Amino acid sequence: MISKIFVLSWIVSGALSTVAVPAAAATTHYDGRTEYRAPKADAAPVIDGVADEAVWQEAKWQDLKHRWLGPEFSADDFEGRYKVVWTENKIYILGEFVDDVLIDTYRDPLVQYWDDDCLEIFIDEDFSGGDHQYNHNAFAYHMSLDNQAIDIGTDKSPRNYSHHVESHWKQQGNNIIWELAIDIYTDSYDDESETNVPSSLAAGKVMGLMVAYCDNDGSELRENFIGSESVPYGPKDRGWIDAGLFGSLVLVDSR
Ligand SMILES: [Ca+2]
Ligand SMILES: [Ca+2]
Ligand SMILES: [Ca+2]
Ligand SMILES: [Ca+2]
Repeated sequence: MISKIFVLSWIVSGALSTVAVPAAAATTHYDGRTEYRAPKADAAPVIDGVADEAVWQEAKWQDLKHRWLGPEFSADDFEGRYKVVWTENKIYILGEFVDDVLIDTYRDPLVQYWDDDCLEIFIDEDFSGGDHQYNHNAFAYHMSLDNQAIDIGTDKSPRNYSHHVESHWKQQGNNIIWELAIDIYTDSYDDESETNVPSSLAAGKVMGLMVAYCDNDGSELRENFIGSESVPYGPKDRGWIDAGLFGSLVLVDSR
């Protein structure tokens, strides 16, 4: 169970009673979440893997620094950080990564996609936290090197959500520059409908966001899983289930 349940015990009529009292809204997320304040973009960035839009200069970097799975790794093996900006229609993420070997062993996008090099974008439209394994309380877009977005559907099977995410990356020197434009859907998203409408966004909105990278350099299974948020206890690779791990993304008019 999530932290911040205050357990009060006292003696009532000679019997020991225990009552769990949630500590206000803090019950939805774990301690130590980051807050990212994303500036608004007057014009949407062009998704081309080239970060030459001026608005990117206004957003701050956030590191992927939490090693969730795998052994210690060097800065040549993996380094990652990201920025976020937004418009009324979408959020935009700029990722900058070092990865010494890029690999796409499982070419079927729906097979073992987390064991290829894979950028994971976790989004919870209303920062509700909670379980999102087989529902759309939150999305966990697994971005493959061929720019496809995969998550588990309500039918408990992997599905292709590439129509939610425009994605393009380019190798520049030692770095991978990855730009993404993402439609934001609420928890009422219906996998069987073709008329889901993305939410429109406004300053002051708070969403849940977490970014992670699965690094594989030639092994059968991913070698490392590195994320932007800490996992204080329990299995560290459960962002695809537990939206209480996500940080907050606050949409602001300017930095
Ligand atoms: Ca661009
Ligand atoms: Ca690597
Ligand atoms: Ca939610
Ligand atoms: Ca790799």
